[in-house]
Amino acid sequence: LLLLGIATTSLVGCKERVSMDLNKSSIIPIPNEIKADGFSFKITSATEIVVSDASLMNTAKVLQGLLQPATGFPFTIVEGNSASSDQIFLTLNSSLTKADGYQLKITEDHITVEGKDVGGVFYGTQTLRQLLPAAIEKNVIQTIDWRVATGTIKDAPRFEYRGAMLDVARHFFTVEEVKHFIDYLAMYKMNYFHIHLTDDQGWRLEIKSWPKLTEIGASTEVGGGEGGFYTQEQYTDIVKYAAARNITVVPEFDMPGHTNSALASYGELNPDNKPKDLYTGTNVGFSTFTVDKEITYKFIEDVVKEMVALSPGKYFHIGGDETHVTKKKDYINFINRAQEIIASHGKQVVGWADIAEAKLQPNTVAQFWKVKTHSAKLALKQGAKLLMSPAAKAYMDIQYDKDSPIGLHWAGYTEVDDAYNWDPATYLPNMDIDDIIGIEAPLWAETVKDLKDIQYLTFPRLPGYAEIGWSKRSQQDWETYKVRLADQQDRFEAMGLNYYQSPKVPWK
Ligand code: TNX
Repeated sequence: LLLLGIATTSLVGCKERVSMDLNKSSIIPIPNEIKADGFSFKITSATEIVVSDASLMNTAKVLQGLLQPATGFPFTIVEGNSASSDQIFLTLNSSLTKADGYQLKITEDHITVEGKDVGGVFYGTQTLRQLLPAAIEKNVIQTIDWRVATGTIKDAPRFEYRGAMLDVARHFFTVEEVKHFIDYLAMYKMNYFHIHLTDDQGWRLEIKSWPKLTEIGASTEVGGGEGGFYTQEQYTDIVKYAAARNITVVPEFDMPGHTNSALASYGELNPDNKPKDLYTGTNVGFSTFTVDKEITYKFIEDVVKEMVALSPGKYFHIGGDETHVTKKKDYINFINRAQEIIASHGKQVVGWADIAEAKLQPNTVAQFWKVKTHSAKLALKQGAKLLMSPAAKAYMDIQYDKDSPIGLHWAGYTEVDDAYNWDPATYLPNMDIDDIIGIEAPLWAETVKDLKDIQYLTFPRLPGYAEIGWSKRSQQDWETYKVRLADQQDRFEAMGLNYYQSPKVPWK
């Protein structure tokens, strides 16, 4: 016994014991429960990633890709059923209660990430990422001590849907740029990426049965630049990249308005059979499909069929917003028919809440965005659920203040504290938490031209939307959040982000 005791002591003794306090970590979104036990685990060149199940291989690879550049360590991935020294063990535990929930246990010897499902394991690894020094975000080798405080974190999301949208129609963004945006969502545990693929200024997805959509409709963008589009192969690459990060892509084909790029590509979609001119301005609400021509529905059927074939997710977004030149009766008939087409392809419809004027299919989700609450009321009355994106709080293209160099201000200004200080569950009167599926922060791109612009409007508001969607309401508090947000600054710097240095945040 004495010998054993000595052996144990010397074993601990050969590893340097360093105190660290898990309670002092600044994680966003704030986890449900943190229990610190005062010491630390050191990641070294010998640290391996162990997976208990083949379904966790993608998560392991993403973690490896995250940890390799700054550490220079290999993080070899192996299969196994338990953790031994120096390992990061990824495993499933169906007894955890909520989808996407996880438990992260860090001891001086090893780390265990248990997830309810693959998503839960992924989120456990993202918490681990935030527990490491900010230098982990750099892409060249840093020679520092890679230590993580020991303890246990138990965590699960408040809402099923935590998302952000990127408008690739007003300005086109490359596959690489889109992947960066997806990375930002993943880092903060968002699980839906809504991509606004079509609008008046551009058509951004290859449709093989209607090739002029990209030959003509994709050829420009706001301001007259050259535009662009994703081939179906590139789009699939985006979908897979997102899926490896537990993110589902929600494709949007906006109709019957916001359709000038399609109307410019094919004359037969117009009442006079003549193609419209391409449009590179920023007005909204001037275009409409010809709702009483059968070719319109043949077109929609063909496009939806190809889009659905590329989209493993359950949702399909039909837009439906700002149809100022579609007669109300026509609009209602059109939306009813569009919903039938989507349902016939086995997808669940999402639309901007304007669609609640029509008769909503069971399961349809109405995305609330307008300052006025009329459409949301109509949707709830029909038993639909809401996705909350109130423009005055959740639109990332809205300027922070009057001096913001990019962004719009039709919905006012949204400083970082305004973006954080609201609850999607009580934002509208007479609403229940069960009436909503979650929160989405859209980034419209009339003024957004490149990745630097995306970063400026996204950071630092996006982490706040993520916390609103993930953390318990009782744990959301601007005064403590702003300190945690300031702590993310080192990460923003390490990632090379062009972020807005809001005066509301106590940056270092
Ligand atoms: C309104 S929000 C729109 C978009 C614009 C955005 C700019 C919505 C459903 N429609 O077409 O890009 O405002 O903030």
